[in-house]
Amino acid sequence: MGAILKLVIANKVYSSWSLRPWMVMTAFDIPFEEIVIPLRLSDSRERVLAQSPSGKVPALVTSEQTIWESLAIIEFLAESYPEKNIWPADKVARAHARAIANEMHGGFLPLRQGCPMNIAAHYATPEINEPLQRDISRIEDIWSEARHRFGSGGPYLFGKFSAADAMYAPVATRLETYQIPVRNDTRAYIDTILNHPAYLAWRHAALKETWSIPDYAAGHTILKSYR
Ligand SMILES: N[C@@H](CCC(=O)N[C@@H](CS)C(=O)NCC(=O)O)C(=O)O
Repeated sequence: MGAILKLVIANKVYSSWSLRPWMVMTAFDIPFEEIVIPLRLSDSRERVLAQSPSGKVPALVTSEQTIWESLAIIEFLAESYPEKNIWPADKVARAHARAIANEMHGGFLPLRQGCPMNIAAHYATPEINEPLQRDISRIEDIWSEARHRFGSGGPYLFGKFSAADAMYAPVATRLETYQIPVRNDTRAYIDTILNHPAYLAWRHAALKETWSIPDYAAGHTILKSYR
């Protein structure tokens, strides 16, 4: 790769979509410069639009183009660094990984909207209504199926860490933040993600952020704040 890649992201405490490509780039040792644009400030929209045509982050700025949408960024990275096996090397596993990554990208609205990411706090367990339970159960099934079919080579969904784990990392944080009751194998996988060096580096930086969004996760009861 030529010039240094620039990854435009939002607050590390809150921005689940930013975490995904950031984790891929960090875990796979892809050099990049990060630009953090805190959301919900008076100039946030203007600053994001100056970097990303969708008005959303993440966006990856290369010497040739800007790529927005987290999955498109991850695909670009996978194509740019084929030797890194950002997706699983095996074709069957890779198709499965892409399917579950797309399922994450396009779905799980009750979980995403009902339990927004905040990695700097623990909240009381919310009422788990039927749509939320359906999301949680589906996620637990996705994780255990991938682990059983493809995970024998390590603790991640496809054994070694891959883009699929990065796509689900913000889900692992939400299940932790909102103390959602889960099965033992789900708990083990959450702990694996929360102890990944790239996630620990993200969290370390997140806890130093001073921006907060007051009405964030409105309706939830905060139990503990870590900054
Ligand atoms: N589908 C997009 C979603 C991106 C997204 O929603 N990003 C949020 C931050 S996590 C954002 O930029 N929001 C802009 C705003 O709240 O003004 C992707 O996968 O990258």
